[in-house]
Amino acid sequence: MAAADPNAAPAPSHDSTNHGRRVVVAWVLLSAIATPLVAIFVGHLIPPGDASAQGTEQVFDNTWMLAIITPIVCLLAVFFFYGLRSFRATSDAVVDGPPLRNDSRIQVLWIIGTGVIVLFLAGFGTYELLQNGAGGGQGPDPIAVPAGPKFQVQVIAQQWQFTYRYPTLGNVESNQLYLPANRQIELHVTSLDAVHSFWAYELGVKADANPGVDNIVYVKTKGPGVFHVRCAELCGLWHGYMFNNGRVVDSTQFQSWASQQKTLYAAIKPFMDKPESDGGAPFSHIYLPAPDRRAG
Ligand SMILES: [Cu+2]
Repeated sequence: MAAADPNAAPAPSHDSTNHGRRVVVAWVLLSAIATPLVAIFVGHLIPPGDASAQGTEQVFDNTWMLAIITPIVCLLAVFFFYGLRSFRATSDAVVDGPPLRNDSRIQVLWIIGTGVIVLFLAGFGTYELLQNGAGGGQGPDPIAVPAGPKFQVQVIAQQWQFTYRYPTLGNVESNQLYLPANRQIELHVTSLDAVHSFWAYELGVKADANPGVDNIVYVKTKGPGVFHVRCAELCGLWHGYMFNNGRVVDSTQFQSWASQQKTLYAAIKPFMDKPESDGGAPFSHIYLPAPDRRAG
């Protein structure tokens, strides 16, 4: 009897099931069902909501990314559960599975698949950023400036509160942020001392507040509502208390609030108008820290 040929190919497995095809079919079916369901029923639950045009756009972008990632999660789930079911060890013996190396089909598919996803997201993200500024501060020279008239508000952060100045209302300063509904708002975010971050959550706005920098951010408000403002940059001991509510109100309400604020402001205006060297706080586009007076 001849000795077995050591170079002979191993006997073919008696399992002739095409596992790859089964996994792909299950994956395609699951993805086709799950992706639209996730996009329709989960997408709109993603923050920040639709209190502003920027918020709505962010939800749209997040829904797209969720829709793209759903088939990837489906593939992982199918692969995992199929593997658990079909390749479960049948004995206690610790045996390596057959090695999977140099499968050029998988390598090419992987490179093309991940390359297409990454390049699409880069293009999609850039386009969406340029569309509306995405609610982020663009620095002193914005590149994505919305057309039409804008209502300006200066957001001044300091340890540990935000105050707001309204240049079109005679530089009225308030610790309440009131915004007119359905208007294009131009926020000028700056700081008197440390680095803060102005985060108007439901409006989809977040912009760094740096001393000496006029960080411009645009937001198009929608209907009346309440939104939360919070500092999103660790800025010292009472950072956690640096929040309040802002309001988007209709134009009548905004006018009455504005005239009320003007009356209140008239009392402190002489003090504000003094030069800084005399203890005043005159309006400026940027402020530089004066630690001897402002250190918290
Ligand atoms: Cu802060």
